[in-house]
Amino acid sequence: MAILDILEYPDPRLRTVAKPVEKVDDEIRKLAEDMLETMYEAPGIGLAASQIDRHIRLIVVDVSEDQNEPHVLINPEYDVLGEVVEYQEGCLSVPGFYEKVDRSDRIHVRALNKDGEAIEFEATDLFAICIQHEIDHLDGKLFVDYLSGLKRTRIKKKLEKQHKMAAR
Ligand code: QAP
Ligand code: CO
Repeated sequence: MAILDILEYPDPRLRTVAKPVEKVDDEIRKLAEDMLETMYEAPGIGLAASQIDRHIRLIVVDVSEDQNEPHVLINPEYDVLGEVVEYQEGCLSVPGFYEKVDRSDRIHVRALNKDGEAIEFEATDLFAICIQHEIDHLDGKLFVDYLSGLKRTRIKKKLEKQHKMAAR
């Protein structure tokens, strides 16, 4: 197991569109385990492979209270079922910033699990919101893209400044 480095906004690598996973093998399972460990250590509720500079369609999510319900979703897709709700989101790639974003509160998900089996299920509430947020990462999209240009610029400037300070 290993803790992986997380890319931070505005790193241009976060804009890469991820490619489908062709084969669910031990390498993918090991990567998923390392992503879960990285997410739990943060702590966070979701992480996409894009955030650790691996541009393949793999996400991990655990929105349970005790952080003991890991979900590994490979090549995930969803259809919107519910109504739009506003939720205050954060992101491990945008540390320290939380803003309201509109998402569907109910989705139908199709994916492969860590054994390469096709699964489908309905997700609601925070689970649904988190899956949508993580799939956005696979498409090179971040929650800050839904904010006003002013808010996004303010966040970008503050993080760039922090990155400069950390590199000194
Ligand atoms: C995505 O985000 C998400 O700023 C997952 O300093 C979040 O796990 C989807 C985190 C909320 C829906 C709602 C953020 C940890 C974790 C921070 C996360 C931070 C430390 C974010
Ligand atoms: Co995120």
